Amino acid sequence: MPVSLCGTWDMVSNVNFDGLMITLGIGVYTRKIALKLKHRKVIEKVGDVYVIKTLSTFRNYTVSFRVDEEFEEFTKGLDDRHCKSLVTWQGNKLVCAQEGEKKNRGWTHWVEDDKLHLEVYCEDQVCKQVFKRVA
Ligand code: 1AG
Repeated sequence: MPVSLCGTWDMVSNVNFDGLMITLGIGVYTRKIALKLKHRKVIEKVGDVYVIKTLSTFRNYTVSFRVDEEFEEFTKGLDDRHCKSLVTWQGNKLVCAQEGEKKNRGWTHWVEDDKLHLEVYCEDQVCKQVFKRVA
């Protein structure tokens, strides 16, 4: 049984977020603001539905899904694209594949050494984020 991802987590590191944003076509002014943000992840499970909130002083993004059930995702306030997304468990990692205009797009979450890890990838870019538990 993998360690639960649920809880409130604050960003401690964010590597290559700019490379990811460039690949997603985000403009230079938005990128400059976005690069300064410390994201907070609030991960909840309500019945069999996961809710992942990414919160910041600039923008918030919420996604909810059932594992193993494809859903339509609109990345509102991020790159504003539509994807067909599917989240699965691969061992102790929660893996999302986001099919759409952008190739090789998705993310992976896991807990290791009491930290929440997130890799967000698109095309040839990988952004690596680490969060510490605050609640
Ligand atoms: C995510 O987390 C969302 C977290 O997928 C952000 C990661 C990538 C964002 C992609 C592009 C950035 C586009 C615009 C930048 C503008 C604002 C940045 C605001 C960041 C806070 C919302 C994966 C998973 C569930 O946790 O979504």
